[in-house]
Amino acid sequence: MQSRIQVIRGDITTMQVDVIVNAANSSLMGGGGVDGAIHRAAGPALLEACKVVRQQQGECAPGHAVITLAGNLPAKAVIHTVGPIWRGGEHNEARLLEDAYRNSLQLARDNDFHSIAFPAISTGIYGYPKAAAAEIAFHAVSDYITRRPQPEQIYFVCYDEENAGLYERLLTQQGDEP
Ligand code: AR6
Repeated sequence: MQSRIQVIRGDITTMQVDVIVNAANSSLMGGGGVDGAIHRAAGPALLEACKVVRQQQGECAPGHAVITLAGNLPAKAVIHTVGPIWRGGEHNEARLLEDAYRNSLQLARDNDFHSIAFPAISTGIYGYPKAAAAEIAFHAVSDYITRRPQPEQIYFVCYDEENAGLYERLLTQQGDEP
């Protein structure tokens, strides 16, 4: 049986899934990294949708998630979540990173989505050490889906080689477990 979790090397903006996750910042007004790539590929409708969310709900705190349309992307929607900024590990970073994955999965379920693609949240500009972040991401998602049938398919989309290697190893290890 194929795993519900798959690791993909590439660009999340090309993913043909129900929903892709954006590693945003609290302002929801766009930025660099994967956030910039998603806004560029989606077109201006995405920023407009983010502005509406912000007017209604205010800023998005670290660990939380909101949903918008996806503009020109192949996905049906974008979940914007905010990971923690790495400040040495003693500032609740692990918990906030786990919350970002869990709350994104919950929002996907609430919207009846079957497939979701995640980037490696916080591991770029926000500086979270990649190996530690990959463990948290993988275990948060594995734990969440074992007790729930939806979303059925989860993709970790790795843009850089280091993350791809880390996630592939975690997936292999999981497959080896009895
Ligand atoms: N597809 C998949 N992953 C990507 C892509 C892509 N097209 N581009 C980059 N990555 P980052 P953060 C990977 O910096 O650390 C923004 O300015 C990248 O290799 O995008 O959560 C926001 O507005 C890295 O592993 O997000 C915030 O201000 C991962 O995405 C801040 O950056 C996350 O890197 C958030 O920082």
